[in-house]
Amino acid sequence: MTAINDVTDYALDGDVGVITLNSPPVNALSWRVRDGIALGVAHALADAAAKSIVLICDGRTFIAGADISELGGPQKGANLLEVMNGMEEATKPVVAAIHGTALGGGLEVALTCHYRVAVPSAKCGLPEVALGLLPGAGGTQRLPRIVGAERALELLTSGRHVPAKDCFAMGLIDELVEEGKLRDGAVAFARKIIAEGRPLKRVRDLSEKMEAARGHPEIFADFRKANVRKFRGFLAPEYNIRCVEAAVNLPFDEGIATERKLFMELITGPQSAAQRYAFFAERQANKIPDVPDDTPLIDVRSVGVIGAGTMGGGIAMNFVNVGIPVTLIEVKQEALDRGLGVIRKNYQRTAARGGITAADVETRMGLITSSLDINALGAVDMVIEAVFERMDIKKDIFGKLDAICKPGAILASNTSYLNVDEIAASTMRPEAVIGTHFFSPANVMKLLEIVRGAKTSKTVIATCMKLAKKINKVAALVGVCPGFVGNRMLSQRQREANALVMEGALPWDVDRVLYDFGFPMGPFAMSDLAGLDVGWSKETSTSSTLREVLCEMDRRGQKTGGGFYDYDDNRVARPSPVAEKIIQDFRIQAGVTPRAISDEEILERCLYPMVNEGAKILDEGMAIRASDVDVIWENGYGWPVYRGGPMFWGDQVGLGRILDKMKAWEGAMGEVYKPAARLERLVAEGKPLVGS
Ligand code: 3H9
Repeated sequence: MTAINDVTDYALDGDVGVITLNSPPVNALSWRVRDGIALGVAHALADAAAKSIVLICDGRTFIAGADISELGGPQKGANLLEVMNGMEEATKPVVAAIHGTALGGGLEVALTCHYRVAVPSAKCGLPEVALGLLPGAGGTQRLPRIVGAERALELLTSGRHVPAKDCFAMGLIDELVEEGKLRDGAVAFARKIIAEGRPLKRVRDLSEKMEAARGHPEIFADFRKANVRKFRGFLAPEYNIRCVEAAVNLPFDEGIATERKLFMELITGPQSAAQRYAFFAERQANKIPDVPDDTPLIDVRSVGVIGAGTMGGGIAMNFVNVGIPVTLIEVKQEALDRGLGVIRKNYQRTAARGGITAADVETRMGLITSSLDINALGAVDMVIEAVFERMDIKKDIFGKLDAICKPGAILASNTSYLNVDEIAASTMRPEAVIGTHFFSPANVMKLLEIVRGAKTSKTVIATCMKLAKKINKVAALVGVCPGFVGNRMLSQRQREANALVMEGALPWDVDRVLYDFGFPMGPFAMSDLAGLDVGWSKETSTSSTLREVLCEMDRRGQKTGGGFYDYDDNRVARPSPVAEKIIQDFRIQAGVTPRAISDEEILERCLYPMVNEGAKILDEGMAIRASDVDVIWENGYGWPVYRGGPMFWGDQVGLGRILDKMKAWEGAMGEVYKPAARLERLVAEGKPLVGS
């Protein structure tokens, strides 16, 4: 074996030269890896004994893409495009041997090899779109030449990781080799190429599928139309589409030039910077400074969920989806039946769309045991309580769980704002108690706020963080304070939205500004969707808020055909004259003369106080770091990821500007606008929130 550089080895296996990359954790294309490939290929070409070449990786995966931490920085080492051209032009066949994931630049490298083999568990994809990018190393030109324009559009704009079996079916992979025997399989394949005298297959030379799509601009028009909502606000999907258009309509080298130009635009732009930041922020959120990686974990093999309502049912589905059996508890048979019915319907809907099979529906339902008796939770490894947000009820349940559950079981509450320490105090084992705040619909939303109580053990924290990943959630650890991080900041926005309406804006003005900013919907449309009567009761209603009056008029949101908006039978919203009249009456009653409020003011009033609250949250240690706050807002509240979360966005706006506004509003409107100490400090020091 010959060491090519510190991350690359070369060995001769009979008449096959094997280049092995080893750059943990994911063999990303750092400059050392690029150098290693270039030097390794040159070495193999110069080795007279090698008739063909295999490119393979050690460790958990094939190349998982460009090194994202190097992207946008100064160029160092070999140029990737030149390295790839060198491979494609090689006079001996090069075979990529894929395990784990061949992603982004990794798949692009494989596409410049003459052949590709993979083990069945491997996955391939071009996920650059999720980083606000497009594949910048020929991927947009080579992929469509293999899979066709339509499929390339779908793969490039979804960025999904495609299982090897499907890659084989679409021609991306030439041969599947036995699991665990990649190297042997790849070497045998490379030998077969020589024995059969197969040509040096260069993807760039394939033209059939591009010719078939040429003269059919409707392919692109239809695709754009079908995805308008999904791509709203994002630049990268459109740029990926333009690259496929170039692949179809231009010669290869011109297509590459288009790809380069658009890639450079994206990589130097603000959206990709925000999306790359989000990538690392999500991973950083898993790191808890005082909970080391080797903290012992609890093996969670069974879960109990208390409450079969919308939340409880959704939570149960998360576990069942990954094969963890759930015991679902309710107080009444009727509620249990209803909850199970909803879960089944959800699965059936997924099956109807082709996401899972009919057999999967039964397997998953089969993993749920239901009971009206909380004593059924004696043997489970973890319980998640998802009942009403009432402290007395929660305390009662946790008191019972303390008596019922086996030692070592995790006792979690899905509370969205109650004090986890108070809940923990109703047990003799507060170290086992933790908050797991799921977001509705819990089977869909990515975020999981994990709430650390004063006494929660490190083992329980570490286990919940790992478990979150297992059930495909993005987790962030937060501290005990009203509303934790997400809802605490949301209440700032809600307060301002309400205040703006009293001052002269209308709900649809506020909603439009926030929608245009990139949120999926504004706060009033959101309230209508959730139901204005959440937490409202007729008996205690005093007509003292807009919401109360609307509920009293039975305008309780979308479900009653009206709330802030009026809804037609298809739930299409129109501004409601009724709501507007109520607003006017409130203003008259309060002696307010409405004033014209600009879109800019609406945005600042809604979002600057959130940035300020985020800074207070950091001051109080309720979030570990600013990027965790951003992870929460991007994954749980629809903050547009291309703007990087409220903390990142605050830095872009300029903390000085935000501080000035907060001070002015504090002077004019009072204490709630008081600037966070951290904001004052950072402005004085000229430092950003992210990293503070
Ligand atoms: C690209 O390729 C552009 C090209 O077109 C070329 C242009 C010229 N770079 O996710 P994990 C780190 S863009 C740097 O927890 P998993 C990650 O930060 C790229 N670092 O593991 C983490 O570090 P730490 C296109 C990377 O098993 C550690 O590896 N490619 C990269 O759950 C483990 O990561 C992508 O977008 C990277 N490319 O998932 C793929 N990838 O331990 C991005 C990972 O210090 N990566 N790290 O926190 C992934 O999707 C997942 O990491 C993967 C593994 C599926 C590979």
